[in-house]
Amino acid sequence: MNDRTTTRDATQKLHFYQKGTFTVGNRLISGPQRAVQASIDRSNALTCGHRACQGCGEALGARYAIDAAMRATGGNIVAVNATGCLEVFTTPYPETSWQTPWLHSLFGNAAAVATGVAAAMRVKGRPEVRAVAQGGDGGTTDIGFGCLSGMFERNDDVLYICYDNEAYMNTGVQRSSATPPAARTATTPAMGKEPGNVFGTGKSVPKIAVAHGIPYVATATVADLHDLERKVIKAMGIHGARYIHIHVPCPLGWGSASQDTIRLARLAVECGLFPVFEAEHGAVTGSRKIRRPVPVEDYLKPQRRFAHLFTSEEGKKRLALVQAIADRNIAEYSLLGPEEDA
Ligand SMILES: Cc1ncc(C[n+]2csc(CCOP(=O)(O)OP(=O)(O)O)c2C)c(N)n1
Ligand code: SF4
Repeated sequence: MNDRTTTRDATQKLHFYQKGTFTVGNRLISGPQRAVQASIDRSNALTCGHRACQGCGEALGARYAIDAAMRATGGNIVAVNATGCLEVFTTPYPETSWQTPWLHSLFGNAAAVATGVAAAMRVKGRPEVRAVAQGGDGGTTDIGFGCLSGMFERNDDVLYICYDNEAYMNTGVQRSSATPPAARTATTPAMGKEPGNVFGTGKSVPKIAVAHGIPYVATATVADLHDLERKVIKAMGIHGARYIHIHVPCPLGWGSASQDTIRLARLAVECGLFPVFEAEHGAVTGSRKIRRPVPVEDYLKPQRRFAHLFTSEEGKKRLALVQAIADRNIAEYSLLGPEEDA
């Protein structure tokens, strides 16, 4: 081991002002059931004072993901952040909410910058310092897609995390290639028989990541923070290219209530529209089973971006098409089968 290898203290003592509530990580439940957020020794990668909207799923997902990565590495990570809401609300110059080395990259090159960080650490003889790249779905599935595919194909030692809020939120809710069919955005048809995003477009980057045959790919959701932490910790225990795609509701862009973020994330999983699965070296190895199946209407109705589906006969037909997408996911990832061991 290199004599400059260090294990920094990834944790800090925290003061909790709202004891016994879910806001501090549910410390009233039994130890094994708690998330790291419940510990006063948590790493607190993304601290208070940032400027995310109330109920922002991306802020929650990022805090849990980067905390877990810090825990897994003894605090030895460098985070690289594509432009997007996460970067903007955490680092209004000259302030920052990050309590870990953190680099802003361009909108489209976070994967390449993180590859450079990993290479630099190797050359400096500090291989224990691990690179984590993160970005929104626009930065990942659209503009950063070439750099991401290159990172996968070279099997660079980077964990890339995509926070998928299903549009370009930071610049005013424009459509991305992760925007679901029928969702209204600022750049999808507002009028006509079929307002909202066109059916049959877009792409699944988790599937594309699996097709690269990289060591680890997973999807995760802020509705299941234990599973999210477990996947990040597992990913940090592996070398080579890794990809985690986290579903993060956005109250502003989805037209949902801020207190509904977790409920919507859960409904997205339970209706089958967001399959939660893991894959290793090109093969799907397991999926999170749906416990209480619900129709897609339950997930779509509380979101104003889908309101037009509930006001006409045409809308009903398009709801059936959305349900068909969920049903295909349920069959493809065996989401209704018996629970598998993690
Ligand atoms: C090359 C380039 N084009 C456009 C922009 C403007 N821009 C900054 S953030 C952003 C949207 C980010 O969307 P996404 O990656 O989905 O992240 P979110 O804000 O939704 O978390 C855009 C278009 C930019 N910074 N650089
Ligand atoms: S616009 Fe959406 S992603 Fe951006 S800070 Fe607000 S809730 Fe979070």
